[in-house]
Amino acid sequence: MTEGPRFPASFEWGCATAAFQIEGGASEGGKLPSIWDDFCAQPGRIKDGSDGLVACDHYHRFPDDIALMADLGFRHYRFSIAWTRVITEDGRANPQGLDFYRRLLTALHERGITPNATLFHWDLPAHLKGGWLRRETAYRFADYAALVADELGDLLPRVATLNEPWCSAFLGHDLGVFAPGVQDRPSALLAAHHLMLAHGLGLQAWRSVRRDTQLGIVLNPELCDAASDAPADVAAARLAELERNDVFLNPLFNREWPAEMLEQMGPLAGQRLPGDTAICAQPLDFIGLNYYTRSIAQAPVSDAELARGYRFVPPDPQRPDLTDIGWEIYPQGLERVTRKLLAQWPLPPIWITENGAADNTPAVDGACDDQIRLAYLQSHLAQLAQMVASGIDIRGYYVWSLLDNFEWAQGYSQRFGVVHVDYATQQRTPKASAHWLQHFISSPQPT
Ligand code: IFM
Repeated sequence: MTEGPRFPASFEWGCATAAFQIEGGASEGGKLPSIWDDFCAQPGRIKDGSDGLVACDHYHRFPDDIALMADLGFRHYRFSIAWTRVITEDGRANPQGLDFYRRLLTALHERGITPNATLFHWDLPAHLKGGWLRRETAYRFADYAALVADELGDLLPRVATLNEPWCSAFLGHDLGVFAPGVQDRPSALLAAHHLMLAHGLGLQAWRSVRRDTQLGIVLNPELCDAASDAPADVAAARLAELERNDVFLNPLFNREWPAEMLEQMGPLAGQRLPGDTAICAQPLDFIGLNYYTRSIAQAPVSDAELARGYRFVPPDPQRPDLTDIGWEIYPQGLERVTRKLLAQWPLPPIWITENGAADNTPAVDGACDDQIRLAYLQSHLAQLAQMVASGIDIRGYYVWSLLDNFEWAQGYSQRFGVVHVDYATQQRTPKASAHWLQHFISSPQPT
């Protein structure tokens, strides 16, 4: 296929993964357990009872995976470093873990693939007791950032501190469906604050070691549309967006949290210290935006919803425009949410750091015809092309994900890869979407 959306020749095309979701090698090379190892060990937490102990065995198979990436035409790779692999419990460097990432990064550079590393994609060291509910964790993150800058910074042109801190904070501490499984609204807000503080301290720490890295953060802002024009639904949608967006974007630009969020924190708001917001607001070289779908918000009903100020209405599972995980396919949302953010905050250059679909089509006879994902990617790239053509400063796109992988609380039941993984044999099979992307990326684009 030669037709497709058109992008500037300089536009960057990549794929994304995260350490816990693909690496496996869970106790090799001195790796320590993370809160996700602990969470997986608790019965009932993960849909299929699985864990990340082996995952895609990328820890052992990374040379082949990088070769595959190169064959598919990806010139950019976004991945995460496992904090638990590179640092010991007493805060010293773990040479074996660092060696793994040095070999990985060297192999990427040899293949002409530019790495984009995320320092924290949810796999918090389990020994940091209290996790993101303790301020101390933000300082330990800064130590970790400085260590990576020192040990691996020469191979890392672009680094993000956190991936989707909303998930760590709110899925982990309000809904309790992600590690560490806490269900307490004020705690979720405290975790969000400490995560953003960690981001700011992390950038300061990195820049104290080296200044030649492009530094940023990856967020998953959400478009929250009201279920109706009723004032209660409109107010609910606004509160949902404050939580999803303002809680994370305000600190980046030295703005205080909305009063509603501070109120929801109750007495815990006192743990936000004067000067914290300014620490969060370090200069950003880029921002990564992850986009999958939108949400529909309604006035709250249950006690937990009343504490949040909204409830989300899931789409009717019978609708034809859903991916296999049940998320609405809504490409216009990519443009709507980006424009909303740009109207509110002075964003630096943007990379779409994740976008993709769950499509559980099986592989048969060495092929996988993932039509839901293919249509999803085509519609979102068409939307993205329009956005770029209209002058929005978006520099690149990473598809989520290179490989089917451990999809957190869904275990291995949801497949997001453009490459199918047979978990019994670790056989990789590029899907129809991967072949389409390969052709699309290699097609000449206007200069
Ligand atoms: O798999 C996740 C990823 O770890 C973070 N962003 C969303 C993806 C799909 O749910």
